[in-house]
Amino acid sequence: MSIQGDGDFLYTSQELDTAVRKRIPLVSIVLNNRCHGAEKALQQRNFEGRCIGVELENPRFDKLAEVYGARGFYVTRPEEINDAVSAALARDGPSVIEIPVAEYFPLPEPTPSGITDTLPIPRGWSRP
Ligand SMILES: Cc1ncc(C[n+]2csc(CCOP(=O)(O)OP(=O)(O)O)c2C)c(N)n1
Ligand SMILES: [Mg+2]
Repeated sequence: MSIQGDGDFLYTSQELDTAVRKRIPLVSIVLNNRCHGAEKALQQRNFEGRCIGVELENPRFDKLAEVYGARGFYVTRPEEINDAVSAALARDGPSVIEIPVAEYFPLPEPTPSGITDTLPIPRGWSRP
């Protein structure tokens, strides 16, 4: 079982084809907030609220899964998650469970240097 964002899922969603053909019982839970939320939050923080290239207009991921021959679930209420996960785990092939969620959560508070110390910095840059 894996849990990922909508952006993450889109990096490798074509692997569903392999999972269907090899009957891999993968359960992929996609938290869809319609954006690269982590990047959006970082850009908004560091560029006075401006951001670019972070909004996503997604297909319905449960329907995308069905097109590949996998099983798709679309869950909008927390009390439905349990049944969807149980049904997905009972299959002998892959499933995708799409859960629409709020856009993103704020980043942790910035460090005194102004950027989050745990994030990598580009080559040639240094932390202030
Ligand atoms: C292959 C790859 N490209 C780019 C990144 C940089 N990156 C880290 S988080 C992120 C946004 C991911 O968006 P999403 O999966 O929708 O998660 P959210 O922050 O919205 O919860 C990106 C682009 C990465 N980690 N891996
Ligand atoms: Mg996202």
